[in-house]
Amino acid sequence: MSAYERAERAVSPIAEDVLSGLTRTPKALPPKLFYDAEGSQLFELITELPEYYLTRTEASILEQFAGEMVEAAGDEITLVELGAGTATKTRTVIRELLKRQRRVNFYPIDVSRSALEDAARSLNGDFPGLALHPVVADYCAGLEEIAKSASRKLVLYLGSSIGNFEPMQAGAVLHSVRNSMRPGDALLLGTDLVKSEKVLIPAYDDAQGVTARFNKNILARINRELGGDFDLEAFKHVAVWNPKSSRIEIYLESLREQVVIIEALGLRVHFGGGERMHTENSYKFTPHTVRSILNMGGFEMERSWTDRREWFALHLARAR
Ligand code: AVJ
Repeated sequence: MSAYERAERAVSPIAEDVLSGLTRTPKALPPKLFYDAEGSQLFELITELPEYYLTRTEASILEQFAGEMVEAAGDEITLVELGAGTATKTRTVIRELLKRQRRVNFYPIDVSRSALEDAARSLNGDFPGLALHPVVADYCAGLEEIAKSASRKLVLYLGSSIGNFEPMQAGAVLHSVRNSMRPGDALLLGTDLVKSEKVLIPAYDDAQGVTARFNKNILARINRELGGDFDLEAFKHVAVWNPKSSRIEIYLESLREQVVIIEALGLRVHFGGGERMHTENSYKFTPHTVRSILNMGGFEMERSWTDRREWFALHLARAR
C-alpha cells in the first residue's frame, strides 16, 4: 500500500465509527454503515423479497389513500422527502398533488447522488408540472437548505426509517425535522407496526439470505475501505425479536474465536466464539408509541392510515 493510499484510507468517513464500535464492549456498529453503493443495492433487493412486507405494504397504503393524505396536508404544497432514494413510492403522492395544483416543487434529500440522479431521470419525463430540486446531503444539512423556503410544506419520511433510532433519539430527530418547518406544515411518517414474531423474523432473516449479505456487507466494507481481513464465512447473521423493547435486533455472530486485523486503524480485534456484534435495531410501533415520538418532536398526530392486516401505518402529523 502506497503512502497515498494509506492517507486515503485514514480519512475514510467510516474510520471513527468503526474504531469506536469495535473497541467498545459489547461491540456494535451503527446501521448507517450498511449504505455504501453495494449495501444500497442489497437493500433494494430486500424491498423485493417475499418476506419483506414493509415496502410493498407502505406502497399499497399510499396507492389507496394518497388522495386523502394530500387533501389533509393543505393547499399549494411544496414537497420534501427525507432519504428519498429513487423516490419510487413518492410518485403516488406527486400524482395526487398535481391533480390539485398546477405546479409542484419537490426537494428530494438523500446522501446518494446516484439515487437522486435516477429519481430525476424517471420523474422528469413522467410529470410535466414537477420542478425538481435534488439536495445531496444528510438529513440535517438538507433540512437547513429547505428551511429557507417560506411555502407550506409536506415532508415525507417513509419506510419506517425512523425505526432505526432509539425512541428518545427518534423524538430528537423529528424535532430537528420540525425546526425546518413552520407551524401548520405537515409531516407524513411511515412506521412499521408490532405484529407476530412469525412474520417479523423472516422479514429480517429471509430464505434467500439477502438480509444476511446486507448485514455482512458491513464487514466487506471495512475490508474494502479500511484494509480489514474479516472472513465473511466466519460470521453468522442473527435476527431476534425483543418484545420488551418492541424491536428487531440484528447481530453478526462470530462462529469461532478469531482475531481480525484492520490495517488502516492499526487495530487487532479479538472475537470470542459465539460473540455477537450488534449492527441494527428496527423498532416496531403502536399508535401510542408513534404519538409519543411525534409529540417529543413538536408535532400533533392528526390522522393515520393502515392496511387491512394493520402491518404498517402512515401518519399525518402537524407541526405545532
Ligand atoms: C431501512 C431501517 C427501514 O429496519 O426494516 C431491512 C433496514 N434492515 N432489513 C428496516 C433493514 C434489515 C430497514 N430500514
